[in-house]
Amino acid sequence: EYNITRPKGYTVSYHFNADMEPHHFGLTHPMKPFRLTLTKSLVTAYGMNFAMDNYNTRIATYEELNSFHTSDYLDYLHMAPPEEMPRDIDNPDKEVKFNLGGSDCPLFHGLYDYCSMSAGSSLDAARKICNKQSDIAIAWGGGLHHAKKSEASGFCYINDIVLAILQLLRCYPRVLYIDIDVHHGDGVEEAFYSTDRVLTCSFHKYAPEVFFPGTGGLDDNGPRSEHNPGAHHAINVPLNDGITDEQYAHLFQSIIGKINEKFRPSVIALQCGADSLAGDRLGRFNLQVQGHGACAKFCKTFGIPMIMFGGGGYTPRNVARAWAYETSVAIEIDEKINKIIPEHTPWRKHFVHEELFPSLEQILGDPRVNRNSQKRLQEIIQHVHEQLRFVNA
Ligand code: ZL4
Ligand code: CA
Ligand code: ZN
Repeated sequence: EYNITRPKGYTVSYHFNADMEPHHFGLTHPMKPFRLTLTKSLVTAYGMNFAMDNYNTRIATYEELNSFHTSDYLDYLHMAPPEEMPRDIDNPDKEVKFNLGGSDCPLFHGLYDYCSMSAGSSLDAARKICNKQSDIAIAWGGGLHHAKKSEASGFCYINDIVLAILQLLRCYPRVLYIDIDVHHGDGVEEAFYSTDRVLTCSFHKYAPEVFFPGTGGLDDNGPRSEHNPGAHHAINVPLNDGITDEQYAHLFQSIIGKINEKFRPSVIALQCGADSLAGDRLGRFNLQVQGHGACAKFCKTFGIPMIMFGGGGYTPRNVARAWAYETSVAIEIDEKINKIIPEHTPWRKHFVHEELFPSLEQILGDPRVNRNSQKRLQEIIQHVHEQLRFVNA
């Protein structure tokens, strides 16, 4: 119908594991793994699968997870009884220590498998990029940027992004990590604090007392200890509620454009958290599918290999629209379907959990008041450009 063919001159790969879907954080928990299936079905409905190499991804091994996470954390993650089971009286404080259990990072049935699948997808994507078998690798099941080496945080248990970047560092000199999730990409930033081979840049809502995780201020650029090569290689773009497509595109292009000039990355890792869209259950921004997708589109113009990860995104039908649109950007058919995907309505036949969507009228939620002045945004750009004087490839 849309005559979808493979892009000329480069390869796009799509890494998916259907077994992630049945995992439940709990009925009312905002994180809904079935948004991945929703995305996949929309991608397939448009025939985009014919333009890509499609991989059913494997489960990451313990050793692979261990390349970033500590054994004591992994062992506990592996054996921790699900929430509804009696607690292990021998390990009363392990759950506190690892931040497991409770409302953000519940211990649900099959948790370890779920985490290994997410990490497996991202690692497969990284390997295809390393092998030069793919130029743009898509892993919507990954993007869990808050996880620390021995701690779960903000719905994230295993940091698949860190694992994937460690893999990329084996074959490429410099990795640029970009994070457009509405939350600060603290786990990835911290993991690469002490190296100048990874530059991290997160755009996020910033309000330390009230918005998670509270880090990522404009002056947070990595520890400036004396001989730390990683100093100045963490860039943060703190924003207020209601930022629009136009403002975001301007910020993104002037900051990422400058980083590309100075840092000269060999590969890009782009976290595409969809909670920065308007109408997100947890988010605060006003981005439309096109504005969110413009980030991937701009990164693509650099002509270097790229991994696109998922991340947050708590209004599932909008998550699917955004990630399907970004898939179309990767294979360069977005011009053809630009209007269609963001407003796609014949959803019901693809919905597995139809009963959860009583109303389909509203596509993106009511706009929020925009609290980002042009003046402040210009100051942020200025500050980041100054910071980048210390960065040289
Ligand atoms: C929920 O409704 O700000 C969890 C979490 C569970 C079900 C019923 C329990 C009700 C919103 C969030 C009690 C919920 C209390 N249920 C949650 C400081 C907090 C302590 C926990 O996109 N309460 C913690 C984490 C953030 C906090 C955001 C983003 C991940 C990512 C990448 C992680 N945590 C206050 C909140 C609900 C829930 C409703 C929730 N949790 C919203 N924001 C948080 O960056 C994937
Ligand atoms: Ca972010
Ligand atoms: Zn988020």
